[in-house]
Amino acid sequence: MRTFARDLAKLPLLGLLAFAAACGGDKKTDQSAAPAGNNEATSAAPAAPATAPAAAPATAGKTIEVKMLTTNGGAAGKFEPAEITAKVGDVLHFTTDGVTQHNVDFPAADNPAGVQLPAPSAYLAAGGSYDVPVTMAAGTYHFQCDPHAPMGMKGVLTVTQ
Ligand SMILES: [Cu+2]
Repeated sequence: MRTFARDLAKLPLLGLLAFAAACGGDKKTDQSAAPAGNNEATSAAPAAPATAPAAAPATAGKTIEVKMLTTNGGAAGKFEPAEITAKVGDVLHFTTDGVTQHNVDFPAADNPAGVQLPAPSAYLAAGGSYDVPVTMAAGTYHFQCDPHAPMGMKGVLTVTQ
């Protein structure tokens, strides 16, 4: 039985589902004290389709890492990368080096009118992060770190379909 489950786990996706189903089956057989066999895999099979739809949204978009780096000994900063291409459903994951205060802001004045822009982040402490879900329509959007925008800490997000 163990070998059977391990072999299934080697198969991508299908193996995972079958493995999960087999685990669910174990509880049943434990209660009835019945010996493990092929029966448990088939009896637990109907549970597998229920778990598949729940996993789908988590893989709908990708996470794009954007660093907020301090430059000029704390006087300025930069986004890395400063030019980002993303699709709707992706998430921009901003992390800061925490050497000085940085934030993420999509100023209304620099962006298309009538667009629901991401909310500005607070100033992030060391180790802090801020996620910006990409929900805007295809187009070009500008973001910045408010205190360092005059020193060029700005970025461009291009959203494609
Ligand atoms: Cu900054």
